[in-house]
Parts: sequence; structure tokens; C-alpha cells
Amino acid sequence: IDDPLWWRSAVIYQVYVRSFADGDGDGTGDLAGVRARLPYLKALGVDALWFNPWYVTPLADGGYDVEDYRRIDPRFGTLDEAEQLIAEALALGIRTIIDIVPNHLSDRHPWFQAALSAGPGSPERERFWFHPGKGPGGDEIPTHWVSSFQGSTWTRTTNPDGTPGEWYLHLFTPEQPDLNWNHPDVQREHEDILRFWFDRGVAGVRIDSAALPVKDPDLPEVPARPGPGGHPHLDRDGIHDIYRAWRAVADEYDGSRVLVGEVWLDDAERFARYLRPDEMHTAFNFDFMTQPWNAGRMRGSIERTLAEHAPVGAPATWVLSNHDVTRPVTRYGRADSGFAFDRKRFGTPTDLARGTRRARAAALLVAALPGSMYIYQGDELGLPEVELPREVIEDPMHFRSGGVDPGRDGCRVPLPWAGARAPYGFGTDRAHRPWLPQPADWAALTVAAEEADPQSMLTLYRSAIATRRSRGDLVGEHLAWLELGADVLAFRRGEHTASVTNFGPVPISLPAHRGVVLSSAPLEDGALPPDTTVWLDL
Ligand code: TEU
Repeated sequence: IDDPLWWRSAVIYQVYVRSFADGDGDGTGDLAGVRARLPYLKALGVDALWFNPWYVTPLADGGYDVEDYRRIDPRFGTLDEAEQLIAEALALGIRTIIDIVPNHLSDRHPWFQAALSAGPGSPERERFWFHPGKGPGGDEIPTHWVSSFQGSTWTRTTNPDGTPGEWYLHLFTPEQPDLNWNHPDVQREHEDILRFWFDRGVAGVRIDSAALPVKDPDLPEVPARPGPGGHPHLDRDGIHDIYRAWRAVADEYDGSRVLVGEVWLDDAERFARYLRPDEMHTAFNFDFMTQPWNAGRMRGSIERTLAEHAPVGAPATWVLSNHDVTRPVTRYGRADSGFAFDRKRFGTPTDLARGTRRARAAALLVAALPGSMYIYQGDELGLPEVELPREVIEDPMHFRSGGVDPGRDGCRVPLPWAGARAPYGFGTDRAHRPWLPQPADWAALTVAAEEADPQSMLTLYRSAIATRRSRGDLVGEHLAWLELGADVLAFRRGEHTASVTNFGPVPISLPAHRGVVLSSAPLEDGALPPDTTVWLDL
């Protein structure tokens, strides 16, 4: 816990507060629930918790629409509780990372409300992107930019006198107006927010949609094939000034506070720019979420990732899933398994037994790689994606798609803690159901059931994390490939450890070893069965 470089090899657990644990029994997860479950997180062995936004919010996008960064949403708790949680976790050796969303605010934020009432031309509007429409009467959208949640990025306002007014920009929902990062108030406010939370003991910030906040003020259309830096609202060169300023704020503290970016970019060189020594410490590597279950493709992904991080000296990160994508046991259980973003697949045939077997193998593979790893809550239990009844879905992605895309709520269903039927210990108040319904067949996936089962996904995660922590080879940076055939992904870590994953259809024989450290499924007569990872003592 004293190591300022803790983040280089950390295991970070993502807490989606609304669905983690329900302390007051009202059907919505909360900070009291998290505090009560800190022993669970300690037993899991994680180094840090990343909390999705927990601030005051209308929940138009699960909290990624922030109304007040300096208060906790009353559904989740209070600022006092957050401070206690941060301190209690730290006493257990667990750090806290919070989520900051620089691209936008909630439309209920006082700044946006003030901008609406102050009207066109007012200084209040300059903190956002208000713009007159095109054409006679300004009836046409200022640009044809497309929102990340489909549809136009522009919504028209009504003037204080009731006439049709200017348009404002939102790369996500209309409830999430984009901020103007050329405005000094916007810069200063975010630096103050960082200090507010660093002062309260948080160890880092996860930066949401980090490549998006800076816009071309001329608002041109998006070119057909934008070159590097040539996109009007993605990865503009000026963006790095923001993160340099934030890094300076983090460095005002004890040298252990970190910036973790959500940087969605295909271009490896442009991605690496965010990881220069005076910018972010790490950024999510989402590449595994786009790879099918294939040894060559996974190896290619690992090689690319390590190669793009090496020049800037930043450690890699490994992410199998998060609150935005299809759960691993579900996607690995599909015929073309692997791709995490295709949600329009209600009813797709899914072999959960195979998916679970592969998710177990993937967990050990990831835990053996150099760098930091993220675990999205519930993946350590092997929860599947839930096909929710349409009428309970709250994710704006569902509505914005006209109902075509079921959205992301299928991976946000409240965790099952104990018991034979829903709500599985999530909440105690019989009058209040969990905010999303849990499946009837989750009794074997509860924390209590899995703690008692030596073969469970939870037991595997605990063993993997404990081994990773105690085995120096696995925290070091050294990795050397072992060539064991086209269907096998194998590498040595340090002197005495190897990880071998069999992606093929038949068992394979293993290289000479002194013993088995851990395996995701039992070996068969000393051979490694399909869809299995083993860690070997060499
Ligand atoms: O997501 C960023 C983002 O670009 C998403 O559109 C992402 O591509 C999509 O969800 C993948 O399926 C972040 C948050 O993680 C997400 O939950 C928020 O909705 C979004 O920002 C807006 O703040």
C-alpha cells in the first residue's frame, strides 16, 4: 500500500454502485452496501476500486450525466459516507478511483440551467456549444454530426420568450450537453473537482470519453476519412493540454495519484500520446473486447498492446469487460464468440457452459499478463448477460436506437449475494425490488454459493489474484513467447512461471515443468484440455 507505483500492476475492481450491494433495502445499490461488502473485496484481493459516477444525477445515462460533482446522489448515500468508505477501504489496503466525465454535464447542472435562462449571446452560454441553426429561421441543424447514442448531436432550445432558439451540442444524449473546453471556467472547475476528491483521499480518476472533449470551434462536418488530428470532435491535438493540467494537479499530491483514461482510438500512435510522462498514467486497452476466441488473434492483440505502450514507458492495461459491453461468459458462449459490442442479439444461441469455461481461461490469461487488470463487478461470479424485458430497460442507448438495440443494462443487473431466489440478498425491503430484475436461475451464482464451491469462478478469481500477488514473476514486466502450436497461446513470465492457453479443439501436451500453479479446469492425464489456461512452475 506504500508503493507509489501501485498502479503499474494493480488489480482494479469496477463498482457499478447502483447494482453492487443494497445497504438500505430500497432496490438500488448504495455506499452503505459497498461499505458492508468491503470484506468481500478484501478477500477477493483487489488493489483498488473504480466507482462509476456516484454524484448527484438525474440518471439519464446511469450517472454519466452529473448535476453536482461535490455531492453524492442521495440514492447512493452522502459525502460523509463516501469519505468513510474511502478511508475504510484504504485501511484494508484498497485504493479508490472515481469517475470524471469532462465531455459533458447533466442538463440539470446549474451552469446549463443558467445558460438556458440567460439566452443567446450570454456569457453563460459560452461554457457550452450553443449555435444558431442553418437556413431561414435557423431551423436546420448546425452540422450533421452523429451522436454516440445515434441521432443528431444537436437539440434546439426554446428562447426565454417562447420562440425557437439556438441549438446546443451533445455527443451523447440531449440530457448531456457538451462543455466548451476553451472556456477558462470549464478548465478551472474541473481542476477544483479533482482537488476536491484528491483532498478526500481518492487515489485516482478514471477519465470518461477522454478523446472527445475538445471540438473544432469552426464546427466543420466530419470528413469522410479524417487524418490524424483532422476530426472535428475526436482526438484533437489541443486535448493534451487538458490532461497535462490534470497531471500537474495529481502531482501536487503524494506522487501516487493516477489518471486512467477511457481513450477510444484505433491509431496506436495517437493513443500512446495520451500516455506521455506528463499526461495520463494508464489508459484502458479495449482490444480484447473485439477479439474472437482464437490464439493467433489474442496473441496479436497482446503483441500490439505491448508494442504500443513500450515507447512511452506506460504499463499496459487489460480489460475483458465493463458496464458498457456484453458479459464475457455470454459472448464467449456464442458461435462467433468474443465480440463485446454487438448487443442486438436477443435470442442468439448461447452455450453458457462453453462460455463460462472460456471466461475462466480468459481470466487466468489476463491475470498472467504484465500491467494492470480490470475486473467488472459480477465477472468474478461468472454472471451472464441478462436478456431483460424491454419495458424495464433504462439505458438511453435502447431508446435512442428506437428499441432496436437492447442497450447496456443486461450487464448492469444487481449482483446476487445469497439465497435461493431473487433478490438474492440485494436489498431486504420486500416492498422494493432490485431496480433491474434478476434471473430466476442465479442461485448457483450467488457470492455465498460460490464461496462454498472450490470449483467456482469466484474461487478461481481469488486464487488467481492471490497467486499473482505472491508470485514475483507475475508482477514483473518480462514476457517471452513459447511456441507450442497454432492453437496455443503460451508465454513465460520471469524465470519460473508460464501461462499456457489451449484455444484448439483437442488436448495438448505441456512443456516440461516442476508443477501446476493454477488451472482454469482440471488437466486430463497431464494434458491441457480445450478452452483451458494453466499456470506452470518452470
Ligand atoms: O462511454 C464512452 C462511449 O463512447 C460509449 O459510447 C461506448 O462506446 C459504448 O457504451 C460502448 O458500448 C462512456 C461510459 O463508459 C458510458 O457508460 C457513458 O454512457 C458514456 O461514456 C457517456 O458518458
